Amino acid sequence: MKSCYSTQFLIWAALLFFNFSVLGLAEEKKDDSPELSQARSDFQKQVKTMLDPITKKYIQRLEDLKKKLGAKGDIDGAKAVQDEITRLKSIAPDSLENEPNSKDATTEKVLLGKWSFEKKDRSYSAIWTFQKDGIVLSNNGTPRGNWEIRKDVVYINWGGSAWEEFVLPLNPNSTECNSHVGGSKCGVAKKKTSTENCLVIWNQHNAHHDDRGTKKVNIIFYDNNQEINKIENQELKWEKGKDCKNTFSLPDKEFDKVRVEIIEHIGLSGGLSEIEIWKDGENIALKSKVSVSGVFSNNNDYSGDRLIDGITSSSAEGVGFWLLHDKATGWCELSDFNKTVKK
Ligand SMILES: [Ca+2]
Repeated sequence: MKSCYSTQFLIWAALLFFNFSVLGLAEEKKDDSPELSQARSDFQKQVKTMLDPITKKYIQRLEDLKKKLGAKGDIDGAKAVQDEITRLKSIAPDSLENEPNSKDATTEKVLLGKWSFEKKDRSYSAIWTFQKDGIVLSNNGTPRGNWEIRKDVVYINWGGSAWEEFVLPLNPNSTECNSHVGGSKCGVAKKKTSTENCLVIWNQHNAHHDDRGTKKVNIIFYDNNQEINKIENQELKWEKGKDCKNTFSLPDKEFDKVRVEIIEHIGLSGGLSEIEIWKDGENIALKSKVSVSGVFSNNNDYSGDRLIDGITSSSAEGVGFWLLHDKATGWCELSDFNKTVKK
């Protein structure tokens, strides 16, 4: 304990020394020379640099102690610790500002965006969106809370006594979580891959045959049967044995139908594996109605609904992709999805 008090004494002494206005030292005077002002400024910076890490470490220790006492039900003890924190902050507020360090900056970079959270007993799950302004949004339960990076966790305060924590370091594939219901490591969070609002067209290569594909398309967006946007002569990526993904922007206006015209094909005929329309993290094409100009040999294995079965690969024969008749151009249309689609 002796060493503890000695440390506190040094901190208090240093903080008091730092508070120049109290001691009347190193005060700025109107007739000070520029050299003196510069020397004083340098001195103040050096003192601040020395004190900040010590002060922050002490504050963190006090915060931990307050939490520990609060958990034990020692309200008076926790209050005494809080009073100590308040006193410290009133003496040297500048040195206690939460300046972002490189570790916190890295944590924040990984954190920002959408995470799926699920209790290990599957009693609760939600998608949480972490915003740069310290707000976190939830699609289930309390819709809005605040987050902050602490020593070992990202602390999420939902208001009242509700909270959750992501244990650091963050692992986008699986981060352990603590909760006010369930306690330590009762949940797992996973970062959701952010998908911009866009149209995705997956080309096909006709399984092991590698003899068919789409070379060029026109993409047309409609609203109430009125053409609102047309992207012409777009060359699609195609490679033998590979599932090639092609991404396009959505129009700024609302649309309720998308038409993809195959104007040039590779080998024997054109076709596509999948069309995705990504809106706020959801592929709304999966719920759409599909029409096509034709199907190879009228074979249902290559029908239009293969465009929205969620299978983006054409590696298996007759599975997951649409084909046109031999040597024919053609088109497909997706409609009847949410009409309020916006970019
Ligand atoms: Ca498919």
